[in-house]
Amino acid sequence: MAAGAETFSLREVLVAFTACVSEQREVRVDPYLAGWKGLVRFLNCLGTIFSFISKDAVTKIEIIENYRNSDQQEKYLTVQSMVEYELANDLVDLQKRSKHPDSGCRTFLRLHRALHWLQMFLEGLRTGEDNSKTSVICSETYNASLANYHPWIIRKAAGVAFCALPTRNTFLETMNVGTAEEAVAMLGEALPYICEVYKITEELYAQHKLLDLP
Ligand code: 1PZ
Repeated sequence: MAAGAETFSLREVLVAFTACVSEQREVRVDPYLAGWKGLVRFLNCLGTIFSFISKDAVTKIEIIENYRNSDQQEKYLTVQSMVEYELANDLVDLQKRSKHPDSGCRTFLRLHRALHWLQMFLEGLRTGEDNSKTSVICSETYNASLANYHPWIIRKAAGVAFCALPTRNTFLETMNVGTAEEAVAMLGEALPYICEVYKITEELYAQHKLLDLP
């Protein structure tokens, strides 16, 4: 077993998302990225067929981490402060990618859309029948969300990768939170927090008309 693998549990990942929303209902960037990093580690456990997906997620996590390590790091403490700072300083390409192809706003939006998929996927997993197929839950939720933003070639590759997913019970056990029943209970506890993070970000982006950033 790889070092640390025995202690890896999806519980800590989901706990990171529970720490995202501040008392002022702002979304904190650091726990958000910590949550995504954990999801990437989990995805890597599922096999190399998913590496094209985890690589893209890592690239996006690193872009935002770089802002968090820059001179302007305090502007990137929350999604609210990031949006305010980048818009006020004309750091976002609104029509097409040109001078600021990797703005925090457009990069975060990609993770935000993926969080919507994650929310639906985990909910599908939580409420699914014992013998249901993870691959079906995954492709149905993907087609209903993220797929709308992806070109044909990526949708195709994603569809192929989904076929490699194990059955629901094995998948729940891979989460390392105990039995399948315990994993389901943990999902029930954690999902409302993920929904809340998604909802706050969605409202913020809608308010600033940023939901279609190129
Ligand atoms: C458990 C099974 C995992 C299924 C994951 C389902 C999501 C499939 C996503 C396929 C993404 C493929 C790679 C590249 C996509 C990029 O083009 C887009 C848009 O970015 P742009 O080109 O505009 O810069 N990237 C994304 O949409 C972000 C995708 C992040 C996906 C992270 C999934 C993490 C899964 C955790 C599983 C527990």
